[in-house]
Amino acid sequence: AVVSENQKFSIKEVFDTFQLCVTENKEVKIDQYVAGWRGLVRFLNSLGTVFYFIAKDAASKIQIMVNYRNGENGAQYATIQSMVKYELENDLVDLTEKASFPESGCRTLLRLHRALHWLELFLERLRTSTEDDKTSVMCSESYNESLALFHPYMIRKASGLAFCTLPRRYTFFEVMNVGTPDQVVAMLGEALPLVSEVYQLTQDLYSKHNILDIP
Ligand code: 1PZ
Repeated sequence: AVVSENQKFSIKEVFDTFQLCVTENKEVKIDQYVAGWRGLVRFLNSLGTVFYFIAKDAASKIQIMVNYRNGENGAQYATIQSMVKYELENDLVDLTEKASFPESGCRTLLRLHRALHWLELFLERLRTSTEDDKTSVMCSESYNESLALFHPYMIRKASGLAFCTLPRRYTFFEVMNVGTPDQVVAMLGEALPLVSEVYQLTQDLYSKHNILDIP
C-alpha cells in the first residue's frame, strides 16, 4: 500500500516540470514544456472518459512537438525561441491561411499555449475558491475568458457538457493528490507564478513576431 501511495500521480510533479522549462536567459525548453503537458493530459484522463476528446487533441499536439524534437532538425526545436526563429526564417509556418504547413511547430505550440492560459485562469480560481464553489463554474468561466474565443460552437458545446461532470471541489483536490485542501491551496500559490512565467514568456515572443493568429 505504501508503494502504491508513493507512486500515485501528484499534480505537483506537473508544476515542477513547468518550473524546469525556463532557462537562465529566459527561453522556454520544449522538452520540459511537453513533459508538463503530458502530466496534465494524464491528470485529465484520470477525471473520466468524458474528457477523452480533449485529452486526445492535447496528446496529438504533444506528439507533433515530440516528433519535431526527434526529427533531423531536432536541435532547432530545443526552445520555443529557437523554434520560432528557425520556422519563420525558413518559411515553415502558414501565417495567414492554412496551406502547406498545417502542423507547424509554431501553430501547434500556439494551441497548447492558449490552453495554458485557460489553466492559469482556472488554477487561480481554484486557489481563491471556498468550499461551496463549483469546479464546473470555475472551469467554464476560465474557458469562456480564454480558449472559447478560439473554438467553434460544437467544441464549446461539448466542452461545456464535459465541465458539468467535474467532481466537486473537495474531490477534485483529492484527485490532485497533494494533501489537505489547505496544502492544495498553498501549492497552487507556489505553482501559479511558474505557469504564469512560462505563459508570459511565450506570449511576449509570439506577440513580438506577430504570430498570435496562426490559423
Ligand atoms: C479540469 C478540466 C479540464 C478541462 C479542459 C479545458 C479545456 C477545454 C478544451 C477543449 C478542447 C477540445 C478539443 C479540441 C479542440 C481543437 O480544435 C483545438 C484547436 O486545435 P486545432 O483544431 O486548431 O488543431 N485544440 C485546443 O484548443 C487545444 C486544447 C488542449 C486542451 C488541454 C486541456 C488540459 C487540461 C489540463 C487539466 C488540468
